[in-house]
Amino acid sequence: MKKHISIIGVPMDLGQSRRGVDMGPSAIRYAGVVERLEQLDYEIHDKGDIEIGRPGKDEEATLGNNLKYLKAVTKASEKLAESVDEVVAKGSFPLVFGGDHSIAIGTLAGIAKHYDNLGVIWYDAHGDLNTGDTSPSGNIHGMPLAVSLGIGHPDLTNIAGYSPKIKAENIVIIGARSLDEGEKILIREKGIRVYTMHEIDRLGMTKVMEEAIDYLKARNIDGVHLSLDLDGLDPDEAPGVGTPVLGGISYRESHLAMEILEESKLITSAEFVEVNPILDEKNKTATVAVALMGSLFGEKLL
Ligand code: 6HN
Ligand code: MN
Ligand code: MN
Ligand code: MN
Repeated sequence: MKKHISIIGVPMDLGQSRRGVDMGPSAIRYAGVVERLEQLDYEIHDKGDIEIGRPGKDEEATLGNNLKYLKAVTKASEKLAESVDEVVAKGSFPLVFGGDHSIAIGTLAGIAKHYDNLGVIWYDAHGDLNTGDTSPSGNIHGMPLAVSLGIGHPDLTNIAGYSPKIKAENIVIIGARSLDEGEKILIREKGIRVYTMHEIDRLGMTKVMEEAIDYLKARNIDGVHLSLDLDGLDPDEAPGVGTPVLGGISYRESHLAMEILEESKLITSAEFVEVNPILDEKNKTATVAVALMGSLFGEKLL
């Protein structure tokens, strides 16, 4: 029987300050994602894009609490949560395309209510564990993991009417190499499992992924959401991102990580975020994203 994947595009760029990431979903589709996944015997339902309203003049007022475009991000998150909720309810695999990483607030809000003990793999150069109080930028894309833990502005933590969405002990961050002071404190306080670039260099990606999988299994998770920020990869190989950080995960290592996740059969939802075609070189980053999705869904050479 064919398995079903439902694609949801989220052309959101208000969670950060570089324009163009709202074109991420188009860039990923243009890189051939539907055709690629159809070859793997999946039935693909492309639900199109969530409508992101443009912020009104009054939106500037939200700058006062160091949460840029709070209203617009809240609205979009509610819409996305509903759409993702429907997809999970009908038994299809939700595959969400960003847009900036603030969209993870809505994705997780739609998914987590369907699980008793959801695991999360956060593949990213950053921790995305800021709040309005700790953020150096006021950009909400640096906050979604904290928000999903129930930490942050109540408009965001209460999306879909419940909080928290996930537990700190069910999170594994992979690829971190840029953490703000407040994020480091939260990681230590909550004991969040983090594989920084140091561990990836030292242990190798195979060991890192095997450990991450064993760690989540030992917590009796009943599903795992993969939130993959393309800036987790090295900017040489994924240049089309708004907040690049030198010294990232290679394409080969990422490809291997996706294959190991596929073998584990643990992943129950995924999102690929921060693809910004304006900052990209010939749609390279979207093409990398689509190649990684191929591996995640079981593409084999022979
Ligand atoms: N992302 N830690 C920085 C901030 O502004 O909070 C960067 C966040 C980047 C977020 O890439 O999804
Ligand atoms: Mn169908
Ligand atoms: Mn991120
Ligand atoms: Mn990032």
